[in-house]
Amino acid sequence: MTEVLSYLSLGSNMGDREGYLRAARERLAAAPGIQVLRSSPLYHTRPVGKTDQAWFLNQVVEVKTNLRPEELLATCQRIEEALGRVRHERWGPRTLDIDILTYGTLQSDDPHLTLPHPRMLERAFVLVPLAAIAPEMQIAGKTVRKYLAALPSEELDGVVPYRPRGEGSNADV
Ligand code: X6L
Ligand code: MG
Ligand code: MG
Repeated sequence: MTEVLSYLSLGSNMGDREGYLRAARERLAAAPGIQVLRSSPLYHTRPVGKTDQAWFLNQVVEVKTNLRPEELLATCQRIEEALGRVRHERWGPRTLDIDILTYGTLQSDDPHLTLPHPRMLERAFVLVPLAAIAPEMQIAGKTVRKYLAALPSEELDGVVPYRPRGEGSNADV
């Protein structure tokens, strides 16, 4: 059985945001074929895309899985739905969003599941938490640390540590 490391982005900007992220981690850890290995700190983040909505809490988790990518995606979508996600408008507020950032070193241009996630390398709300747990991971020949260093400071201003949680805290990023 092949096990693959995968990084997932969690986001919430409705209701008990911290509770939704915790519930997401718990449900991922309880799902068959998924182990949650590490979790980044939480960050309070300015909304991107549709800007007139509440700030998000974002986090990245590292999982080990023996699921195929489409099975991992289906599991993530089931957890979103179980935690009350309702799709109204594109990019609108959500109780919980789980996005697959990477699946091992797999590159896929399947429009249903593009890997690595095509917009992750431009987004401070992804790169800051990802760099907190996997700064040396290479994507398209560059490290996460290097993508993060290339972000404009205005983008970094929109990502604020939510609460120091000891190990993995990166208040100086
Ligand atoms: C131009 C046009 C520039 C669209 C950017 C960026 C669209 C990101 C959608 C964009 C554009 C997105 C989160 C969020 C969303 C989140 C924070 C998206 C999808 N999800 N903002 N905005 N955290 N802070 O998880 O990522 S909507
Ligand atoms: Mg998303
Ligand atoms: Mg999503």
